[in-house]
Amino acid sequence: MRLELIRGDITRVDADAIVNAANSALLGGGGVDGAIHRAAGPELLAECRLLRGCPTGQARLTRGYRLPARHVIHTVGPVWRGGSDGEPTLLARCYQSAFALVEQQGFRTVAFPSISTGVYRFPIERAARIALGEIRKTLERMPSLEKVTVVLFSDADLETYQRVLSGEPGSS
Ligand code: AR6
Repeated sequence: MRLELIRGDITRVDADAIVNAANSALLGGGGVDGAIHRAAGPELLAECRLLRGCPTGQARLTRGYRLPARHVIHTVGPVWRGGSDGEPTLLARCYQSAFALVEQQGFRTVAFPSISTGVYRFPIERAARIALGEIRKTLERMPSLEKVTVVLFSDADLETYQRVLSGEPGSS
C-alpha cells in the first residue's frame, strides 16, 4: 500500500518531508506546529523567518534540522467559518500545494497531519474526505511517490480516516 494511515506523533516520522499545519506568519504556534518546532530546534524558526509568511492554501519548504524527516513542508489551512467561505477548496489547495513541492523536489515519501482539524476547527470527516481524495488523485498521477502517510493524533481521528478510506456508509 502506498497510502498508510497511522496513529502517532508526526515529529517521529522518518520521511523525505513531513507537512506542518502552520499559520500564515510561519513563526510557530500550538498543536502540530509547536511540536514540529520543538523537535526540529531553533534553526527551523530562523529559516521560517526568512520566508516572510505564507497565504492560506499555499506551501513553503524548509529543512528538517533535528527531525528524523529531511524537510518540512509548511502549509496554512483554512480556519473553519461554517463551510461557505471557501474552506473546502482552500483545504484541498493545501494538499495540492504540498504535493507540488514534493514533485518539484523529487521526494518519494511524505507524511501529513490532519490539516485544519485542530485549532482551526474544520470538521474531521469532511477534512478526511478532502485529504484522502487529494492523496489518492496524486498517487495515481505520480508513480515516483512511494509512500504517503497520514499521521493521526488520536484513535478517534484514525478511525474517522479509516472509515472514510474504506467508503463505509455514513462517511459521505
Ligand atoms: N503529530 C500529529 N498530529 C498532531 C500532533 C503531532 N505531534 N500534534 C497535534 N496534532 P492543529 P490546525 C494534530 O491545531 O487545526 C497552530 O497553533 C491535532 O490533534 O495542530 O491546522 C498553528 O500555528 C489535529 O488533529 O492545526 C496554527 O495557528 C491536527 O494535528 C493553527 O494551530 C491539526 O491540529 C493551525 O490549526
